[in-house]
Amino acid sequence: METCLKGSDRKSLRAAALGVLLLVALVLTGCEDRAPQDFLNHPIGETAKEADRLWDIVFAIAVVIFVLVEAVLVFAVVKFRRRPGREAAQFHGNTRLEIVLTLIPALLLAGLAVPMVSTLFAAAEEQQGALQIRVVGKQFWWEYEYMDSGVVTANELHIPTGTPIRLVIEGDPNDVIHSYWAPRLFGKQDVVPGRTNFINMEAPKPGTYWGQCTEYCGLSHANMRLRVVAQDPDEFEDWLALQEEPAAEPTSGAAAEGQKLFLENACAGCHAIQGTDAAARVGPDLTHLAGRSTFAGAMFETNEQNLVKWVTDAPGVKPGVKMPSFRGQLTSEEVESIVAYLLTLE
Ligand code: HEC
Ligand SMILES: [Cu+2]
Repeated sequence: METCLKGSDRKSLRAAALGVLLLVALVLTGCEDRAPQDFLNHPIGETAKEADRLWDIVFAIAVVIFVLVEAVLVFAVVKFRRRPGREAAQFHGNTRLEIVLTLIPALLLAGLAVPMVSTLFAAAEEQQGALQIRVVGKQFWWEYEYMDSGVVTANELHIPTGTPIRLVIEGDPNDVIHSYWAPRLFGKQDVVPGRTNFINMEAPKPGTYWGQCTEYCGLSHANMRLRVVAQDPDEFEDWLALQEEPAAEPTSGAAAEGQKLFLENACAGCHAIQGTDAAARVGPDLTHLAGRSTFAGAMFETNEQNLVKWVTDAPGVKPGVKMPSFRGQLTSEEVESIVAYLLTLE
């Protein structure tokens, strides 16, 4: 009898082992404890906790079913395997068995629908005195408008802790479908052009919660991120008061030159800076850009280097973006002046 493996067998064995190792590594990434978007790990918003609880219930039931079905399958495979001189029983259908196997899943699903539907209704309930913020999804960034004060900002949503928040999710009629989701705080809500949806939520403690567009919306869908910054109510009021102020006037020569270039070039045709003539809303409001820790759909940290790259050639660093490249139109000195100005907009 041949006992040693042939060369080709050894090769495929090694390939299989490598495949298993890769799979194990992939599965282990699910154990990462500090994943900022993982609602299964540390949900803190009420609806996120409910979703997590429902997931636990469904997962437990699924595990029991999986184990039972696999046990019966393995038993049948072993017990009724082909053996010489034995033939399988020949029959057609088993009505009683089919009814039982249809009833069990139907009852399970009907049972699960009870907590699911009641969670949906609870999540949809509007709370008295909620702070209303309009959220508009655009390729590939988020616009926020604080409905009482009229403050407009982008990408980083500031909210006070311990306060009911009602997000009025509007789809821009000239844009595509997006979906708004900060997993640790609340469940997903689609952003549908021409329609209004709502998210009710509350952040119990301060922190920065990450989020992401979760409806494929074009080339930079994966770069359409967001942050929810929950602050103590006092801090939030200070932040809001600052947002209501017009933009700071440039103090240095370079920033003054940058402001002039901004207003003379196409920038002012797409962006607003309160206190200047720039009042367009095609792109994000830049009045307090430098007060945001990230820009371009929370993709880049706000600093000089990143802004120079962005203003020079936005499509080069964020594919499919709706801001044109200014390469060849602005000299690098001009870009630097514009960025010097942008960095004064705190
Ligand atoms: C045709 C319209 C258009 C023009 C012209 C334009 N932008 Fe933009 N800009 C956008 C859009 C749209 C975004 C959002 C892109 C994204 O994040 O996907 C943006 C984003 C930005 C951002 C990041 C804002 C944030 O908070 O995320 C800055 C800064 C910026 N533009 C500066 C400029 C400057 C400076 C100029 C002129 C040199 C300019 N833009 C010209 C449309 C434009
Ligand atoms: Cu999107």
